[in-house]
Amino acid sequence: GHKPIVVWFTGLSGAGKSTLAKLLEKELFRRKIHTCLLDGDNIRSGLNCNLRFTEEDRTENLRRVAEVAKLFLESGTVVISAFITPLESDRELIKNIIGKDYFVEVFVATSLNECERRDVKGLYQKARAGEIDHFTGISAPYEKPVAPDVEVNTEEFVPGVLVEEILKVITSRI
Ligand code: GGZ
Repeated sequence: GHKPIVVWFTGLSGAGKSTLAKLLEKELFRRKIHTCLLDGDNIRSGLNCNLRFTEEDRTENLRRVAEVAKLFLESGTVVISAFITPLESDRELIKNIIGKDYFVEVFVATSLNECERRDVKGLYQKARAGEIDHFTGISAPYEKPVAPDVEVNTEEFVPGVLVEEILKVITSRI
């Protein structure tokens, strides 16, 4: 058996959170560990479809996700969560909802320059053109995590290497 935890990815849009989260899920599955993946794709389209990107809405988005994560945690599931989570105060709130012993914060530290250079979805270009309000890194803040449990840089290493690093930290906690 293992102790369930919540692995919470934070970082800019396009930093690589979802890529790493999905790869981590795959690796845990190989180790026969049950997981649940929460990200913008399955949360903002459903449960939180009434929320947008103002500071208040982000806080509510993240608070609800933290409560859902806690429910999964209580059922014994390892939760992998990938949201920008731009504010330290929200990360503190999440940690308090989940419980600090069950919370692993992973900072995906890809720089704004690099995210904007990649611009996989063309959102940075739209944000620069003023077509998207409150865009993180452009017209809304991203506060660097003060003390993440793991920090990974996608500019230096491929996802496989970074997930190995994350797994090392997780396996010491589960
Ligand atoms: C940031 C936005 C915005 C604005 C739409 N700011 O890269 P993506 O597209 O696929 O992921 C981003 C996602 C961010 O949602 P989160 O729930 O993770 O944000 S938060 O934790 O702050 O609540 C991006 C898209 O939504 N997106 N508008 N204005 N990202």
